[in-house]
Amino acid sequence: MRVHRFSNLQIAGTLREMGELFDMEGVQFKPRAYERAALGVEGLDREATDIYKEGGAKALLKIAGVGAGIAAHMEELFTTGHFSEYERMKKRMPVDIAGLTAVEGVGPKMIRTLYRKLGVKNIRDLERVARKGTIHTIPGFGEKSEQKILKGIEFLKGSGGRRLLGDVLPQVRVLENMIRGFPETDVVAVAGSIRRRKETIGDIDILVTSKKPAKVMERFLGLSFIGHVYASGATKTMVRLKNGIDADLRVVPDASFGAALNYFTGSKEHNVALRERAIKKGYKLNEYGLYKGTRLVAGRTEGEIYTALGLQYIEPEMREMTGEIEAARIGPSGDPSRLPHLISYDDLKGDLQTQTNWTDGVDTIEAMAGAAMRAGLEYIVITDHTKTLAMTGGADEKKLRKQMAAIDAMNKKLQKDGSSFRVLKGAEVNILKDGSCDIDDAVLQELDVVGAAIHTNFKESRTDQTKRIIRAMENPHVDIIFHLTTRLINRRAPIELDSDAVIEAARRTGTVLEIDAFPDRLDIKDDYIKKCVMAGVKMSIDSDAHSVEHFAVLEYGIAQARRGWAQKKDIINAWPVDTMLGFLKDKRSKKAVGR
Ligand code: DGT
Ligand code: CA
Ligand code: CA
Ligand code: ZN
Repeated sequence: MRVHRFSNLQIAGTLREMGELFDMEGVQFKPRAYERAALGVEGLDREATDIYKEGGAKALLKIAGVGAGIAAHMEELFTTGHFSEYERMKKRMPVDIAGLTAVEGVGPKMIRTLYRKLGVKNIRDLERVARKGTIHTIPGFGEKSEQKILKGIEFLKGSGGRRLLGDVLPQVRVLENMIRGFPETDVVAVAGSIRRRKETIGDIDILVTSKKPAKVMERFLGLSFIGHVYASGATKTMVRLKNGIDADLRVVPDASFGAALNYFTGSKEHNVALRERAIKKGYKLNEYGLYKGTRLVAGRTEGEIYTALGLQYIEPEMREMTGEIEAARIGPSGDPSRLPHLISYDDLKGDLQTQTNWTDGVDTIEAMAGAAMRAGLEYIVITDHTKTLAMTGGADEKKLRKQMAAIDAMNKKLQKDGSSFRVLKGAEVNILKDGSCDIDDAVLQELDVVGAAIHTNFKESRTDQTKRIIRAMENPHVDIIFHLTTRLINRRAPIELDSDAVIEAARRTGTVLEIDAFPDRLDIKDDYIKKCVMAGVKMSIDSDAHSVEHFAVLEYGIAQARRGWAQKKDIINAWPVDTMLGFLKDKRSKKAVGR
């Protein structure tokens, strides 16, 4: 039987788009089902095409999130090369969904209306009709929403087309695995801003060692998701992937692998400083190695290069020229370096911000607990929204008490089943314009962990916003400020704050600042984190999960913390749960006395 080959990236991309198309048409449940299947395919460690070849449609059912209906569509794709329902839907709605939803405030249903009424297919069309002022003539749209769309487009333009790490990294891992699977490749490494885990990514840089470079390039060019080839030579190929991201693949010699990895990891500024240091020590450093005259001194590994330069190994997340080289210097008498021992990717024991179907999350408390366990966590805090966020179905005092009872019951059940996993009671209370919280102290007091966050009134002055946050921090029951600056990457600017005053107030009140790990938030940023570390302000790393899949985003929060030089001691949910709870309790009583 002839099977049409599709990469997991392509399949997942199509499934995700199907979900968005259904969402646009207002169909229930299917959007989630397709999104889940897309995540399942992305998470595979082998090609879905091969799974189908070996085991047919039945084997596809084993993929997480893939049920009979979606398996049948995939089978059609493999046997005929077509996905007829997708093609039909796409014909009805030939719009660039990903491009349009990238604009803040533009969602699937709005896209449908804009296409049907004004023929808007892409951002260019959208900008044109918004500038002409035709959008506000459609029922349901006002001049205000038209202005908001224009602002969203402007903001997006300012991003220079950079993609979120959280969108790129899963795809890069698929790509990396495929290249690793070529018989001729020896070592594969992803370099550039992805290895440094920057918030946003310009392009993908991949390095390979191989005895047959030409063959590697040939196989790479044969991958089904390559859209356009800019240039291809014996050791370097530059392409644009079908999803619009550029990727560079380089084949480097074994003896230079470490030097090449170091060079192409960057940052450029870090490289320049390393090179200057090499020169001062009588060496020459480039992407082929560290040389004394023409003699290669180091180059096979990054470690030997740093060692030869009298430096401790510097983690990629710190290579931004913010003092890392100075801190890594090993003194003449062998003094140890002052580099921090960064928090590691497996250090988190719990998650302090998760939403459930009690408000705007999609999964039950039980399902979220199960997923957290599978993600290797020992506890989670349920932090549903509160009453003034009406659009989320935010909880009032009564509903919160009801949820606390449900959590008590769940913990009993867990205990009976012999599990040590714990579900803690919390809330994401809304900080009102004046800095007060929208839930009574009496109820807050009963919660294990209280997060407070701004979700409205983004435009207040710097003075007012700073006062507002500080007032919220002074509430003895507020343990953590969630996503402090409320920025959305490529979509919404942060609120104006006096960061020094906020950090000083956090220190004084013992309030924790969150590092929200959600890929478009990553709030607070690395420089803020570094300031907190220096001031001794504790932080948490939370997923802000709204569904069971979202625990995966914790990784981006940890990356953010590492780029801010945070250690385990700085992150309260890297501590044992009782230490963490004890810390919050202590802080609450100290704050209450100080008031
Ligand atoms: P991106 O792609 O904009 O997110 O950021 P990077 O850091 O991945 O930058 P990219 O892809 O232009 O180059 C990859 C690395 O190669 C970069 O981090 C450092 C190195 N590199 C590129 N151009 C230069 C250069 O002109 N001088 C030096 N020293 N290094 C460079
Ligand atoms: Ca890059
Ligand atoms: Ca590049
Ligand atoms: Zn929030």
